[in-house]
Amino acid sequence: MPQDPVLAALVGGDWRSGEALAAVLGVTRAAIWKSIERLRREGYEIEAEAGRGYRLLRAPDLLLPAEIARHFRPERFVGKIVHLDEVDSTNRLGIDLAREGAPEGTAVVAERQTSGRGRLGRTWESPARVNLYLSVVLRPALSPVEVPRLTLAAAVAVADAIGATTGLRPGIKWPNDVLLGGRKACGILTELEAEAERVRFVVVGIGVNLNAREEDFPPELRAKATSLAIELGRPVDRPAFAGALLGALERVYGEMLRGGFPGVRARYESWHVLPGRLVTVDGVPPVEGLVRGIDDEGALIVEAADGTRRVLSGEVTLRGVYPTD
Ligand code: BT5
Repeated sequence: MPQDPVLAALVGGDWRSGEALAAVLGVTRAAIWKSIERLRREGYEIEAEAGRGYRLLRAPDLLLPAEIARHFRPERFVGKIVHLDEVDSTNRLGIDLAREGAPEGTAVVAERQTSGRGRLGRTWESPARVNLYLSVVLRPALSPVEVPRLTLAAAVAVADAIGATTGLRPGIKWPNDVLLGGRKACGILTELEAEAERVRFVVVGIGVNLNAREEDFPPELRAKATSLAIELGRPVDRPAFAGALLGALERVYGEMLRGGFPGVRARYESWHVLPGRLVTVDGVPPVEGLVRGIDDEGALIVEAADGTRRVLSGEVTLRGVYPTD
């Protein structure tokens, strides 16, 4: 997404005269004034003074594309970011955009979701203006059965972004949970449209609890959900995190297209908390045993009483102590 040129010129907080801005950007002073008005409507605080020009005082705490773009230089992705104050589900909108032909890397972010989707019809709690709800359109040359590996790759991107921006040490719980202090900080929902053996598109939906406080979660979630801010004891810069995550996703996705899942497996394993734990994986019948790890196709390897089992999907419950790291 090309950054707003007026905003780009004001970032840094120095005075810029309308005349100089107009000359550098090759537009009229009236056009500069219009841009300033639009930025103000978006919540930027911009001081104007006769003889000095304009000065940026404060950027809003919103996931505005221009703010995210300051932290993300796309290479493979198209870089287009659609921002909404409210939407039913960023995945629903991402799927609609993909059907209309949105190119790879088109991203949807929202401040709030009214029907945030989890897996299997579950809901994703999406309080306003505190977290990140992001969906990205991908068009990988994969067969439908390989798509769940993208969810694992996205979990790696989230863990990488959390590690890089905060220094916290997240854990991944196979397949799609990213945990902090043993509690869920992120969920990933990958949806796809395919014809026969060919994927038409994939929408990777990522919800990350960034600045939610405990009271932002419904009571029944408080013991099992957390946010980066709760863990850090201070709020995080949401657009900076969104930019870091898009960068990490683009990188991990590129690695996966080049080397397949084996290309990201080691990174997944470096964050994975299940190896060595006793688990139950739901299913008919459920699988119980000791987790060995994952394989080159992203399946969970469980040592059960009746032999080694490869689990391709399912809900994992830990038996005994919940991991705290
Ligand atoms: C997930 O489902 O973890 C996938 C969540 C994906 C959400 C993103 S947000 C952007 C995009 N647009 C969407 O509409 N969805 C995606 P699952 O593994 O089924 O986990 C859902 C369960 O997690 C719920 O039943 C709750 O127990 C718990 N949960 C719900 N909201 C949560 C939250 N904000 N933080 C932590 N846990 C939550």
